[in-house]
Amino acid sequence: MTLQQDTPTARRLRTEIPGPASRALQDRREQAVAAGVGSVLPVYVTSASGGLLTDADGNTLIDLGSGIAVTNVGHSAPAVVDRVRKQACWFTHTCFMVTPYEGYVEVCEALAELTPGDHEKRSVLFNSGAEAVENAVKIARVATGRQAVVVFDHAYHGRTNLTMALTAKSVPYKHGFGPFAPEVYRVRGSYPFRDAPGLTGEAAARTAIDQIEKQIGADSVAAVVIEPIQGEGGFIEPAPGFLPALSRWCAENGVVFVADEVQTGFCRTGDWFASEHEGVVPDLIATAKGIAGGLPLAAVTGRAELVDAVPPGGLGGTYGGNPIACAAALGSIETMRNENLAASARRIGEVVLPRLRALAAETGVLGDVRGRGAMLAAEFVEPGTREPDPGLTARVARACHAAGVVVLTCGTYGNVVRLLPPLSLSSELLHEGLSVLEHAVRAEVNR
Ligand code: PLZ
Repeated sequence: MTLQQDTPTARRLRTEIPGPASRALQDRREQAVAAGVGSVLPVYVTSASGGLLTDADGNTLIDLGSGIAVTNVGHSAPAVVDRVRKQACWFTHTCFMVTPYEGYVEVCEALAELTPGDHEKRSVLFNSGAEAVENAVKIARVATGRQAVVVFDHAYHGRTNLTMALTAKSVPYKHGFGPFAPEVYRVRGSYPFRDAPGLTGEAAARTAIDQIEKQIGADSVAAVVIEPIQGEGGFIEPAPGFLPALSRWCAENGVVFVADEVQTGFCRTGDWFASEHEGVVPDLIATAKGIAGGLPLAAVTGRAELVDAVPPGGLGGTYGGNPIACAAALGSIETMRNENLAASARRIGEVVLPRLRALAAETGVLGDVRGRGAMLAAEFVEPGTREPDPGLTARVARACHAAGVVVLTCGTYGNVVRLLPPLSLSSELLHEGLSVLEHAVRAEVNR
């Protein structure tokens, strides 16, 4: 069954963006929806497939954002749709904490198999990335009997009270929302484009470790929580050696190494998980987003002895591991496996990076082009400097939107355009989206 009348296969603009139907919906929204929830591009979507979003005005846009790294398998992958439909017919909810069901167990089995390391693992399921990260901290605290949590400059971990404390950037995530949870300590990370030239990953880790040892004391630290590639903070890939050095230090000091793979997970970076790139085996790994093809699901997976340190009743939630979300996860994982989407992610990187590098050389405003797999970014600066140019970044993003290409921005300085296409995006649409981006940059630079 398909609910769509026609399935578009190309970008197609019928009105200005957003068009009249979307603008009318936006007016309605403003009378009903909280102002605190923003939308990057207020075109109101009526259907989506094949990396294309169709809006209320009949415009079709290329999606290079995947709803912030969620629809890795596409917006309506057949295996996801099929399993969701069946599960919805069977039952929508019982609450795993009341009367359990197989789908939850199957997702946890898959997570044990797919996440790095061949140790015994346990998983617990939640609804959002923030909830997963927050529960990873709960587990680490119970398992170690310690309280301090170490996070990094430019980190993003969510919007709940504890994860706001873990998140670095004040506006818009934290400003006015305090007081924040105590026992959270922020240290230097590794940001190759902005660190001293030549600073190695090991040296950057040494700085972070010094801060931890001097300012907190290793034996007070429950967990080090880190995104293997920082997402909202700017798609910052640490220098090689940084993550392994930190993870080694954690192991030597009884500190739980928590990888927040909410954005990097599920084939996004060309591996199942970004930690694998340098052979890092996290003690706990938080996942969400790409796990379930668009349905809300999240997980903490980790060493059995750590996770099982929390007694029954200590972890959970009404909806955590909802059966429809679990069905979607199984469909999504099946799709990633069958279609080898990790390889697709790598191919996307191989197409995008050279084109962005050429654009950097041509225009001088892309100070850094970086990324792994299909998690790609360009950092906009004033030519010849490392001075961030958030104004240019916003104008380029707006020009892409107006031309029917959804790109997202990120970064502590608001100066990074990031590309997170669905991993199933066709090479034609990917190239077309990139051409629109290139055109937008050239037009802005030559204005
Ligand atoms: N950890 C690494 O990227 C979510 C949030 C955007 P939730 N990132 C997108 C916004 O403005 O809210 C994210 C992440 C990393 C945790 C989270 C939080 O995941 O599912 O949004 O709670």
